[in-house]
Amino acid sequence: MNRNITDTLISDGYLSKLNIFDEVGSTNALAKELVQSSETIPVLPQLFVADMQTAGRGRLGRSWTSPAGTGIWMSYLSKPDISPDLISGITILAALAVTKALTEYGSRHDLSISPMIKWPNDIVVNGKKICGILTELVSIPNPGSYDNYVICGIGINVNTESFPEDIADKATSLYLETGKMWIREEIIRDTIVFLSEYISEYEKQNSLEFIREEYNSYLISLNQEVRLIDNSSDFSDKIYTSKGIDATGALLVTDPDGNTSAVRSGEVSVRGLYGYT
Ligand code: BT5
Repeated sequence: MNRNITDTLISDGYLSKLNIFDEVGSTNALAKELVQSSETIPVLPQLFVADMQTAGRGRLGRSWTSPAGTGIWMSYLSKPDISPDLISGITILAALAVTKALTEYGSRHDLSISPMIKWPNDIVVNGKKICGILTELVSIPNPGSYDNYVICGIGINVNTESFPEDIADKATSLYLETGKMWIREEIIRDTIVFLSEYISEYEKQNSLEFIREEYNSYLISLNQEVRLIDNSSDFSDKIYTSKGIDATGALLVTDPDGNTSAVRSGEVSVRGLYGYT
């Protein structure tokens, strides 16, 4: 990786430390190990970036394909000044940060790309997944309380030319969508600038109201019919209409009788009625 671009994240004050590796198991796991093994609070925020992951993780024990040289596999470690129940909002902020970084890169380089957010943690282009986000909380007991660290893991398929069979029909890359190789360092920089600015504002406001409208403008299935998959009960087997997120990051849906419910991230996932998204 070319550090000229990414090092500006340090000189511009967005990061305290940038750790770049050729090969790791998982950048989220590395960040977690750092927090758990440090006797004092590490310098923050830190970014862990790997050229390749051998044990990239998705949610719920799923795996994340992270081949060498073609993607962005990174974890942003911070200790935001927010209560633990607001932490799922970091995924919402990261999804918007990636979407904006990709959209702006596209305009800057004259590439046509329209990334959309699939709530809560995917970015999708032309119906296929280009980015996944895994936000994890690590709570370390300290006298009388806890230090809550947040690890925001972001995987973006950048210059991938082909995918393994198991995900070939649902994954895509920036290269496959535009026919051009993208500069990973520029995407890393822009994403982290957006993300850190959003987190600072979130710490001040304790609400996602400041990005709500913009986020919803990128949301897949807004005002369209969706089905809520999985879990318990209350939500299954009905067709809902997606109304976008509220100021907590929950997805608002209305049922055919016009009743509105707020779906919290992690409880259910949303599928459009036709196809993957
Ligand atoms: C995610 O999980 O989408 C979160 C992915 C987070 C990856 C980053 S990379 C840096 C950091 N370090 C880590 O170890 N992880 C984070 P989920 O919503 O559970 O989606 C996982 C599913 O996406 C898998 O079961 C596959 O179906 C699919 N998948 C796996 N690899 C993919 C890829 N490269 N591109 C698109 N889809 C993929």
